[in-house]
Amino acid sequence: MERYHSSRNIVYQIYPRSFKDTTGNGVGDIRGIISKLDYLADLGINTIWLSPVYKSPNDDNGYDIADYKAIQPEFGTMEDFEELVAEAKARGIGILMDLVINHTSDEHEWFQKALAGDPKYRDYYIIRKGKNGKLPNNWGNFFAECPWTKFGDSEDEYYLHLFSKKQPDLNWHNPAVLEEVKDILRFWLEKGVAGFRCDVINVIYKNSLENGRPKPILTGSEHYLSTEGCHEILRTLRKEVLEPYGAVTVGETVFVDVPKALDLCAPERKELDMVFSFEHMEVDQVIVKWFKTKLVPRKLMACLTKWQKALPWNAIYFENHDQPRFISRFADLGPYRREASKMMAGLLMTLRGTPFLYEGQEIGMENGDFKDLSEVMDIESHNVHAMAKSLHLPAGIRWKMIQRTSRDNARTPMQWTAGPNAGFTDGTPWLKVNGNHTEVNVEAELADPQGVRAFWKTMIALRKSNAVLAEGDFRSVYEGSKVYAFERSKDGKSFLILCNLSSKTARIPAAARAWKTLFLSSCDAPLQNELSPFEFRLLEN
Ligand code: TEU
Repeated sequence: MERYHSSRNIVYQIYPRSFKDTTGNGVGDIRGIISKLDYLADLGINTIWLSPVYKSPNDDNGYDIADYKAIQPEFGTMEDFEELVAEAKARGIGILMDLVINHTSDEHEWFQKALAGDPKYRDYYIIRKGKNGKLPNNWGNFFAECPWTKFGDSEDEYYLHLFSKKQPDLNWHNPAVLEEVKDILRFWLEKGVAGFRCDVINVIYKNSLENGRPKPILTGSEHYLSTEGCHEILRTLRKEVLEPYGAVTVGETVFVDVPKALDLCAPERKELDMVFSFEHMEVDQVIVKWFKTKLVPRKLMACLTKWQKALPWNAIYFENHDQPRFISRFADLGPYRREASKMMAGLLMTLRGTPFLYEGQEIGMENGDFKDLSEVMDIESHNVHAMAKSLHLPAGIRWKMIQRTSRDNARTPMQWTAGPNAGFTDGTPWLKVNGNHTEVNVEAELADPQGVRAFWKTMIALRKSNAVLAEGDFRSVYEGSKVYAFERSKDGKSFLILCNLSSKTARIPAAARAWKTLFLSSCDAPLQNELSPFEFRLLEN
């Protein structure tokens, strides 16, 4: 139990489709992950979060589950999965599964039985009559679709789906759904998984299906965000199923502010261990994520500080499979890809909380280099593009939205080598490999002791072995237009962390002078009074 809740945990997220293909079908697979376990162990991580590997028709790349107890055939077999768990364990690595229980696939047996008229399974979903020829309510949808789709051949019945129409929402008012999910959790816990990353977990329980207050996005969300029903379900799952196995949970919790996050993961509430909050991902957005402005470092610092201060412990991350690559968000990145990647490694490993890094982040992968919409596969990108078109947004703006924000930016195949398809596959990759793989790849990084990955490795080792960085208190020291300085302290020992979040040289703030000794810098030749572009520096007192 202690191990997985440990403050020394470092989590590495794998998007299996894009990690490593061993069969030549252009899609990553479980054997590919097994083949890279030594690489991951060497990096120093001790937990893997696997994006969904369950059987799925792939409308949303596995976040539409057709069978919670079966492995997606294109990823391999259950035996492969069991081998992965065992091989990972042998290297001291635990596996977190992705638990997607807001919705199933429409191809799940439950939904198929519901369609066939079985009343038991009909009540697993949210099916309602339209109102006077109109939809059951005015709610919005996360994927820019209509959240209601006609149920089978029915004339006037619809099912609710907050995501794609192939992802019908489960009815969490039905106790049978809870029992099914308990059984699914136990199935995977018995296989030795360490815990779960819980997909959009704070929206699962809908209080009512009343009309919502009209809003620019997600009208209706007041009826399902962080409801008491959801809190109760989380407490039940933890007490009855997760706790006996010592399993860890991290909730993906959309639209959480600090109080909502605390309600979900404050230790005394016994719900989740940590949450992924989104506010720091939104500092460069205007109303919705599709419209972005320049990233203002000071806003990012203020947001990080706010969350660091407010939560006793939390998940910390800058990248995942839904977000553009973080370094690509720096408007002034210029030639500083390596420097910025190292600085982000330093920042992630010195903030308080459990660090989550995403595949490719450790080698400084950038956003996909897509040229037009035909190269983008993600359902959300296509839906949003279509919606923007229906609103008569000019083609140039539409493409900019997708290019900058599409989730496929982070889903491009992992870049292992400078060779064909970056060594990801011998076949045709399911998503275009970034052309920069000739320069940005694991092979090159492994040969470079001053490289991005080497710096990640150093920072991961330090974070795991150092009690001040792992457990110390956080205090913001300085938030400037370029430089972020904060202190981590424990038992009279203290570190000052300095991050230059810009491509300009920056003066070291006066407040930093109390820390006299240079412990480490991401820069070969650190200057006396200044930080180099995107430099990360650690000082001791
Ligand atoms: O994401 C939920 C979510 O709200 C967003 O981050 C999502 O990526 C989308 O951009 C909303 O605009 C989770 C998963 O991480 C995502 O991959 C799934 O598509 C989604 O749930 C549905 O299961």
